[in-house]
Amino acid sequence: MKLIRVLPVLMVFVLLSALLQVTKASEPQVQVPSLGQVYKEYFPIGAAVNSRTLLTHRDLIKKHFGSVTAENEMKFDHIQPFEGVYTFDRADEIVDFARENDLMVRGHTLVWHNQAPAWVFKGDNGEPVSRAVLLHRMKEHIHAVVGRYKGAVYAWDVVNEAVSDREGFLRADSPWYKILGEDYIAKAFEYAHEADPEAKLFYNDYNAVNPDKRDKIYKLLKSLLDRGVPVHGIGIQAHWDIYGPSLADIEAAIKKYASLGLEVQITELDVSLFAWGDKSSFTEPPQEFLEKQARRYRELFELFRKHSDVITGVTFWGIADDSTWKDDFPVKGRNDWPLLFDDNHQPKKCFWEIVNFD
Ligand code: HAH
Repeated sequence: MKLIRVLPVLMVFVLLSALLQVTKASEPQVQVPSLGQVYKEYFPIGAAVNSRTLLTHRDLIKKHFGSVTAENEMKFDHIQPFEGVYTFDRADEIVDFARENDLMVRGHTLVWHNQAPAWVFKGDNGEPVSRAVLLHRMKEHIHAVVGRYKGAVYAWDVVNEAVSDREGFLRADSPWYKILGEDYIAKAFEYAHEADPEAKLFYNDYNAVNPDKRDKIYKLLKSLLDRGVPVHGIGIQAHWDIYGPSLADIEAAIKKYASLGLEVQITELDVSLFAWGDKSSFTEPPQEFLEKQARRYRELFELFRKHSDVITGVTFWGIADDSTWKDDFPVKGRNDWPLLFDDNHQPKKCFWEIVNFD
């Protein structure tokens, strides 16, 4: 084909595509504000990340969050799967990422009945270890982990979920409790404080705003403080849903814990579309539920802002709905949509509800 014949066609094409660019650029672009920036004067906003989401959700993490928590990578089974064998690589990656991007790091978690390897509690012949051996193992572990991240991790969930949801004070199914008795909690805080005297030390739990459990947690914290144990804050996990808990219960708990002079952090926030105990499921989230969720997030953040004098951090347990532990909990394999960003990493209605306020 001769150039002379093609040229006009080519010119028209070039012109048309240029025109298209101009119209595209003049379309109003919705600016997505940074969540962290919006909340700058209230408290740092964090997210739980893992080795995978550090890559797949990198842009959202960098844009919106000022703090990160390792979802699993700092738990006992990840860090010391066999006695004396420390595997810090994945936790290091998260801490390095935070350093490069100027993010704070919350450490999660040192002493917990879950995701702690069986070897910790057993002797050579499978028998339960003595109190002395277990205390030694606890101390070694805490010193190794807290010591490694000294100056990088500003706050630790030292003890996770020690208080019972049922009758009784402490949960009796914890191997820490079975072998060490009540004072395993105080010991954990003391070892963590030795390893990093600057770190803020938290007790972290779920159902922490339920009045019965709240009173037990309060009693625990008060007795630790009365004995001079170095505890600085309470982590309210906040795995909540569109129906509850009530704002009144949440507010009462914040006030009660703060009355002890402790910092209050929301450490694992997500808002499920399902009520606790509901086993139903959807393949797509119904619009009306997403709207309920948006209203709930708005009310929650109104309350958090109101108490920003005592709330020193709010962390989401994940970043976007395509990667959330709620897809498997409490109903294995069921989808849930508990976070601020959708499966395609776009801001949901709940995002807009918490960034638009006056
Ligand atoms: C939290 N437990 C844990 O603190 C966190 O480490 C984990 O990744 C997810 C949730 C919440 C919980 C649970 O594990 C069992 C029953 C109720 C709530």
